[in-house]
This record gives sequence, C-alpha cells and structure tokens, in this order.
Amino acid sequence: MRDKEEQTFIIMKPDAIQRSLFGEILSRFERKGLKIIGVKMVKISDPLLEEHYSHLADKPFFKTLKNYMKSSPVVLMVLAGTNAISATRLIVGPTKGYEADAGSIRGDFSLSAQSNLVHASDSPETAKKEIKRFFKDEELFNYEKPDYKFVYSEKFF
Ligand code: IDP
Ligand code: MG
Repeated sequence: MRDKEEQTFIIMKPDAIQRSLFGEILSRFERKGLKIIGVKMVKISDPLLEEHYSHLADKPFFKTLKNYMKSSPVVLMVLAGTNAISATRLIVGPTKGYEADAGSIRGDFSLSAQSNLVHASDSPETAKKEIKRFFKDEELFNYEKPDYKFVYSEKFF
C-alpha cells in the first residue's frame, strides 16, 4: 500500500472507560506512532449515535447497542499518521472480541460482539464524515512531533 498521511476517528467506548483500559489502549496507539490531534470526553446524544450507527439501524441489537454506548461517558479522539485508518483497524481487530487475534485490542481484552472497547473508522470516506460529525475544526490541532522522521518514513533520511 502506498504511504499516505491520514486521520482517523476513535471512540474509547464505555467498557474501555469502566474497565480502566483507557490508558492501556491509548498507549498502544501512541507506541505505534499515531499522533493525537484531537481528544475530548462526552456522553454521546441519541441523534449523534443514531447517525453514527445508521448502517445498523435495522439490526436486532440496535437498541442495546445504543444503551451500551450511552451507559458511560466516552472519549473521542482523532489520530493522525501514515495509513492511519487501516493501521488502526489492525491494532483494534475485527468486531467480535472472541474472534479477534491475540495481540489486537479486542483480541486481548474483549469476549463480546458488542462490548469491544474501541470504535475506529473503517475507510477514508467514513473517517472524514465521522471526524466532521464529532469534532469542530478548532478542536483539531496541527503540530509537529520530534519523533516524526523516525516514525513515518525513510524519505526523511
Ligand atoms: P466495527 O466496530 O468493527 O466497525 P460494525 O459492524 O460497524 O463493527 O458495528 C458497530 C458496533 O456495533 C460494533 O463495534 C459493536 O459494538 C456493535 N455490534 C456489531 N455487530 C454486533 C452483533 O452482532 N451483536 C452485538 N453488537 C454488535
Ligand atoms: Mg464500523
């Protein structure tokens, strides 16, 4: 895959907060080299949740999914980096925790199809929409980090 700078949208879901796994999960993203360019704690409103999960509106678990997502404050983040969208999905693992490989966040910490700790955008189109849905422009920060040339690409050497 060609290297490209991307931004992706993350939700640290209620179980990540309630099980005190926020720091553990964040450190996995940080160690990978992803840069936090936006972060805030919120309780997601019904209209935003319904928009965010509109692709699941006809599923039998939609109501319990909404109740789960509203059961605690969550932390929203935007992460940036080379191929950030696909790289983050790999770290997070597939939807069902009991099917996810050990080493992934869901594989290491979730046994559930619903309570799987993290949301991560699944494509560039989705990421763009999700970032706009949850963050204002002024809540996102463009800044340099000293590790940049080591983390991102050989082209800097
Ligand atoms: P993703 O989070 O891996 O992208 P999606 O299919 O977009 O998965 O589903 C969104 C969220 O809906 C999942 O992360 C999970 O919390 C919940 N979900 C998906 N499938 C099921 C299911 O079969 N049972 C219960 N909850 C589910
Ligand atoms: Mg999804």
